[in-house]
Amino acid sequence: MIRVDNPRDEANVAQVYEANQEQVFQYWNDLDAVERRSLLDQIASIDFPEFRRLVESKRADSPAGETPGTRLAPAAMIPLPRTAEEREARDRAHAAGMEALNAGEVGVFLVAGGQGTRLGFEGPKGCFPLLPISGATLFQHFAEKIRALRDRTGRPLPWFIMTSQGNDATTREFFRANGHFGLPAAEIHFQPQAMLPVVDPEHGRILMTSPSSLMLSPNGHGGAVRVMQEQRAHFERYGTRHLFYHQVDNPLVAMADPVFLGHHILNDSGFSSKAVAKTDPAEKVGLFCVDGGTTRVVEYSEISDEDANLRDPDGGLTHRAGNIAVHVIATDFVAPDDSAEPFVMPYHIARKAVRHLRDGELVGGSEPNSVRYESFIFDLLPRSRNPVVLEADRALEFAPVKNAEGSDSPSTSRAAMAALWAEWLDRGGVTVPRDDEKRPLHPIEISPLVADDAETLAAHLAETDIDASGMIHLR
Ligand code: UD2
Repeated sequence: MIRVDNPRDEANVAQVYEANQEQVFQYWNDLDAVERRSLLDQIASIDFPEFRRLVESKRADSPAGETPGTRLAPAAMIPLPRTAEEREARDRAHAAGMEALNAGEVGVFLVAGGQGTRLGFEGPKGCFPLLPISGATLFQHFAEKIRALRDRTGRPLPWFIMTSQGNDATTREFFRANGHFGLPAAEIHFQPQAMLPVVDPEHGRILMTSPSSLMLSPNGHGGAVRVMQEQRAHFERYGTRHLFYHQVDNPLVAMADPVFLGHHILNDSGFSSKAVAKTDPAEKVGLFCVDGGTTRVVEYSEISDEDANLRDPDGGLTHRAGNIAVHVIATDFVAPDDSAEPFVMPYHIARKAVRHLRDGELVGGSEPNSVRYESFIFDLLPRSRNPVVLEADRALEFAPVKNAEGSDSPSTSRAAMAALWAEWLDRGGVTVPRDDEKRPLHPIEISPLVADDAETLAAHLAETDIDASGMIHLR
């Protein structure tokens, strides 16, 4: 066993040997004091009992694919209102949601701990300059949506931001350098999620990226559950009863949507979700399904081709309730008091191609040669009381930025924003010139501080003259 100076390090080193992971010390004799300290700190950050359980079980806890012998059924969903009755239900929900916002019972929870590798952008994804004219970042755009709501209710709307070890410091510094985008700094709470080691598929050994660095990866957005539990004192202080949860990649998110909050509250739900109609069987969104009697999300990578392509008599996909990762979560469900058993989230396995150190050289990178463990927030769904799935209009609420090019890229996301803002302007009496494919001819950008929905914009336009013959930038 390697020799270390203090009992805390000694205990951590012992855990490494007990887990048969002593290869992480193979370069120990070549490390200087700073490098040794860094390696020991990484080891200290690992939850070894949890990690050993995962490696020893050699499998994910969650169903990969569908439960054998059962048929997937579509989950029940509150549809977009088409009848007078459905519109009345929406209005009742809106009133209940506004009541909760006005009572200061709502908090916003943003998951921003992901690595954003697909976008190919250096730095936290929230720092990506997405907005078409101002170049404002995703973080600024969300902050403006929160400010607009805060101004409307006159109540605090605390913002909980889950980061990860790799981007926590940069994220905090970005907010600080930008004056927290006009929000009170004390109402923004950053917390990094936990990390787990990445291992080799054959022996479950922790991979290394340098002689003093382990390959660690965030434990998936399901890591938000533990972060929420650790924020409980804040929830109690603010009186937060409902968390509006969203991802960092979707600028169209209907922030703390009162209708969604209201459906969640009126149903006394623990975990509610928004869904959009999936039209392309290949689209990479999870699906709300009933599997063996339980409502859950079946991930796009887990569903069989047959089920993904199944169609109803109306021609639409049978499994079409696509998960846009927008939820409302009851704080008494996810972070109950100490007397309740804490949730243990199940883990899913991802195999990825990585470069790692072997015998002193960096190897690999084209074929999947590593295993990482991730938990997913939507695994709360099967355990929730009265879960609600609410249909949302894709054009109004979902335009994620995932890839550098092609689908779900900055250009598709900007085009969706332009289409939406042009429609709001049209509805407010400003005729936006368009090309043959109905795309606005000139760039448009509307800050949420001016309007974050068609009605607010119409009220603004009633008092302002807009020249639509060129670029329109309302801020
Ligand atoms: C997610 C959903 C998919 C669908 C889609 C909608 C999963 C596994 N899939 O796909 O069903 O709803 O989104 O856009 O969720 N994150 C963390 N920590 C982590 C990992 C991720 O904070 O350890 C955050 C990340 O910063 C981002 C969000 O979670 O805000 C989504 O992560 P992703 O890009 O890995 O999910 P994706 O696009 O595969």
